[in-house]
Amino acid sequence: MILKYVYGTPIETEAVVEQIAGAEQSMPFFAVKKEGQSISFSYGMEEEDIVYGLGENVRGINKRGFLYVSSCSDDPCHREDTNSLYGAHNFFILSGKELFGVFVDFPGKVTFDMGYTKRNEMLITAEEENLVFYIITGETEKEIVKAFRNMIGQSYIAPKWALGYGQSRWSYMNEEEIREVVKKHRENRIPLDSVYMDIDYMERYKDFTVNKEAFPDLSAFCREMKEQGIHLVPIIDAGVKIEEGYEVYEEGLEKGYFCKKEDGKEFVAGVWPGKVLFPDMLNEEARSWFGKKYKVLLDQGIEGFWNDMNEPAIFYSEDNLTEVFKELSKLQGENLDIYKFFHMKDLVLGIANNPKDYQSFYHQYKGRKIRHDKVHNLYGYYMTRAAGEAFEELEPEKRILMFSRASYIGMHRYGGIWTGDNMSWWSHLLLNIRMMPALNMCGFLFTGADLGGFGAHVTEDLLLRWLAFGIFTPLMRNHSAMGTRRQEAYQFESNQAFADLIGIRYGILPYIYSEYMKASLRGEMMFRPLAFDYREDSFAKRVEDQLLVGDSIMIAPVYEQNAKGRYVYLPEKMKLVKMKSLTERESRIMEKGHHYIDVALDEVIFFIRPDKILPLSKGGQCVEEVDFEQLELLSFVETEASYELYTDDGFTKDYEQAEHFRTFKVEK
Ligand code: MIG
Repeated sequence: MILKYVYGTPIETEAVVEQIAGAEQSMPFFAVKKEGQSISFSYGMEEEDIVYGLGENVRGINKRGFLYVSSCSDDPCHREDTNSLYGAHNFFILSGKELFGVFVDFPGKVTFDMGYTKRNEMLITAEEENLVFYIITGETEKEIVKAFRNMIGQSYIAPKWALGYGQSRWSYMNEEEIREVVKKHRENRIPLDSVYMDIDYMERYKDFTVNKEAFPDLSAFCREMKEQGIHLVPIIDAGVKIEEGYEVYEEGLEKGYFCKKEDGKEFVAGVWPGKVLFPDMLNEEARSWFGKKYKVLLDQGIEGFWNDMNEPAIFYSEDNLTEVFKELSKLQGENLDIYKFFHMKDLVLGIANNPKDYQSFYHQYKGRKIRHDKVHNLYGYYMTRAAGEAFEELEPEKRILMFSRASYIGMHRYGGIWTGDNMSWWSHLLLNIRMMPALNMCGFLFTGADLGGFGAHVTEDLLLRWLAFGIFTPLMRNHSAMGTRRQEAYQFESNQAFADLIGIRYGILPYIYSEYMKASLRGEMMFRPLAFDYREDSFAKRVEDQLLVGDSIMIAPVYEQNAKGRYVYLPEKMKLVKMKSLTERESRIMEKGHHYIDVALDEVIFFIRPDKILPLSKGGQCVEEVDFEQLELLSFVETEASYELYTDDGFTKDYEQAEHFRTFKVEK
């Protein structure tokens, strides 16, 4: 059951697509309190209650014991104490004495105090009382998720090739470098489907331009790459460079499509290209204009994009920078004591992503002028929507790859997300594992992290372990920052191990693709905490580092350096499969309970559940080569096992055709 409570006059976010009438009954579970501008909802938690969800956030599968703030933020060095990441995902489930889901539909800042201030109190606070609060009840967590997903509409579906392995790095400066990356993968028999083009491909970081010296003929280059089974995926940034003669800037300025300040002048910020203006993605006309710009690249053979810096991240604003310089000049030459020194430091560190800047520009949204901070969490969503809506018009028959950095629930209908800048840290591998179910709950199915870590220097063992997890995530992309140690799979001694490991992804692709498609089409979760399926198992509730992936398997990734294996909890009897490569593998049945399992650096393990099947292909060097017809069925049959395979051409949109679904059975 869905209960809807409207407070004040909410700003429509278009997160929810289902028509839902306001609830007749008074609000269950929560005590509501209005205080000044803000409104809060409190709930007394029992010791055993678990909180699942909140999408992209730090910490565990169980979100209790910390403070999460929905406010899309660029934080490349996030840690355990970070309150906000790139997305704002206001959906969670409380499971314990009671069982219910909550979605707070509010585009400004929302604070989820999940037992941070008081260990057993949940306190949700929104900056303003204008919001819609949904409570979703059901018999199980999965049922609640399904009801919620039905409410917010079907998730974006990526083309099949985008589930292949992708290589990315900020600093592939020209065609030659990309050719080299492809060549090295092919030479070493490391499968590859895409190479991502970071800001370096653009002319002076201008969206929808191509640096002609570095990429003299992008169409020809696209064709050349496609012949080798490679898709090029360029980045698009939120900010539009201020430069005379630059079409996007001049056109947008003339039409008044950029965000403006109170005084009606354009809001000038600094990002990559230096000074930029932000297109008003919330303004329908501006959005449609910006979306159409992607055509320039589509016309050159590009079939996918990633949208970046759309929190939006702001290095500085012109106005604030002037202020800061003024303040700093006062300090110049002074004898700085501790307070003055810290003041100076705060001034400088506070230049980027300054809250005051977010309060100083406006949107035209549904005929109203709205200050940015009040709709901050919608910006990335509407940028991606701009692209998604344009693709529907420009390429109605074809799936275009799209994923974004910033997001709000609702955006899941237009694109996937990657989880933003992380670090080459073991803790971020674990974070990646724990975040997956929460992202799925919120509708983000096409998703994954920067494998190997974006910032900091990777080590070979970290990359191997991270890839051994990444082979299960729909977005499987190795990405790293300029200046960090190179982390392409061929940079290390154990070349063969990398080739074999990534090769396993292509072997299990029929499974990964089927599970991804079914979860997207049916509003289900591909990645689930153990407790969602083993509801009666009190130990399953405690497991924070194993996941169910799709219908047939459980995974238990290794995420600690120098570990030779790990402890695994089996909630029932399962079949362990250990693979070194698609052909070198062993399996054995293991009893319910606790086990220590050895997992060498070049091995992957997973567990097949009773009466389940994992269809395995012979693999390939790119998705196109993977034969979905010649399948070996790995199974664990107790009585009779069955599997529903999904196959289609992978790029058109007639998803629901009955012939795409095929059921296999294996008898004992
Ligand atoms: O941090 O375009 O998250 O993936 O490589 C700088 C350069 C801006 C942030 C993205 C990252 C990308 C980088 N960008």
